[in-house]
Amino acid sequence: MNGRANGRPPGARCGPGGLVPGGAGTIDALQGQDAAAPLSAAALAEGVRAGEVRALAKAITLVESTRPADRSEAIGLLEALGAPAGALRIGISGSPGVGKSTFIEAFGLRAIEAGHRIAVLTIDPSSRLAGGSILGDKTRMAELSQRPEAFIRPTPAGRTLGGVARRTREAIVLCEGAGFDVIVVETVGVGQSETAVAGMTDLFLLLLAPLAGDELQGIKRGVMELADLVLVNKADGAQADAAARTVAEYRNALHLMRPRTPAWPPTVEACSALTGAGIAQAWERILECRAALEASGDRAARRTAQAEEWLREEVEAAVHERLREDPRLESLAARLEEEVRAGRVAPPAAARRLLDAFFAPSSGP
Ligand SMILES: Nc1nc2c(ncn2[C@@H]2O[C@H](COP(=O)(O)OP(=O)(O)OP(=O)(O)O)[C@@H](O)[C@H]2O)c(=O)[nH]1
Ligand SMILES: [Mg+2]
Repeated sequence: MNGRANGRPPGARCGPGGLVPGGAGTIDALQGQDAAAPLSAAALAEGVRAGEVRALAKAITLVESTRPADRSEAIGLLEALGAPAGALRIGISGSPGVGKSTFIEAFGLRAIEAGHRIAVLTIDPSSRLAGGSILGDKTRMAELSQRPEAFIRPTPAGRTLGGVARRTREAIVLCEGAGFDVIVVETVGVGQSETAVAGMTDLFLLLLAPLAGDELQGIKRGVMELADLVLVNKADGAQADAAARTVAEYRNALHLMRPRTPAWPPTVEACSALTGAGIAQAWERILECRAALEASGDRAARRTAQAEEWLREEVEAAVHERLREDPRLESLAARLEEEVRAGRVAPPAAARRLLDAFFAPSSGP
């Protein structure tokens, strides 16, 4: 179940021009990369396909770059890699400190034991730079990060959540191209990041902590409705009983909710990422869930819907980018904004004028 050998020739559409990964020298430095070494997109695609971690790291840095020239190279690279290999994509979310990193360490080692290669992409919406969290996660996933079958990479959060989702989707495709057949996308449970992550994975796992009292945690209903699997972590020591109670309560609560799909009513179980109890079972449950979603057609339907959404978001983001890049449009936008603020032009009329200028065939002075 290793998708490494895609057997596709290097993409003909990649430009031969030198390519310098943009922007994220800190990550390269942390991972011992030579950030300055230029590499053609075709060579990069070749390296990714061969499963070379350095090439993969550079490729992800390239897709994360905001430089317009890098964007063209990134698109060439993604095209060269072709259709994704069909890895199992798992979204994992949970409140800060619930044990996501510890869980992924235990879970990832279990997946490797079962013969898989696992890539972990972590999104931290609270930080714009990856520098802080990568060190934290490398120590928390100490054993996993040493394994050649594992690849761990933080996705620096962009200015907008859309930006995060956009680059993470591409990173997923790159990891699949490099032969990782289990991809975990981790996000801390704040804001809309869970929705974004559920929108780019095959199944969504929610990690909860044992309840102190008998009151359900402040998990938003919308987030519960996204979950295919719920795991109550830290079911060990003094918290074991509370974890068992929490499992029972969430089973009841989920019973009253509409499942994401009738093919797989969400499961609720306890585990301890620290002792390893319940981790093998969680892995089995994930495989069962995937099998059920495949048999029902839900997995294919989710991927189709995700591809459509991805296309829509790309077009919208690209339009915004071009508006910002074109000095003529930028100054027109600034003037129109002023008019709108002053109440002299209605927003829809201003938007129309800007778009008319955007789509005008010739760009005058
Ligand atoms: N008792 C117990 N402690 C755990 C368990 N899992 C994680 N912890 C502890 O909980 C703390 C937070 O764990 P992390 O894995 O860093 O949690 P996280 O959800 O990744 O945290 P953020 O990335 O900061 O949101 C650490 O001190 C862990 O050792 C568990 O199963 N049992
Ligand atoms: Mg963490």
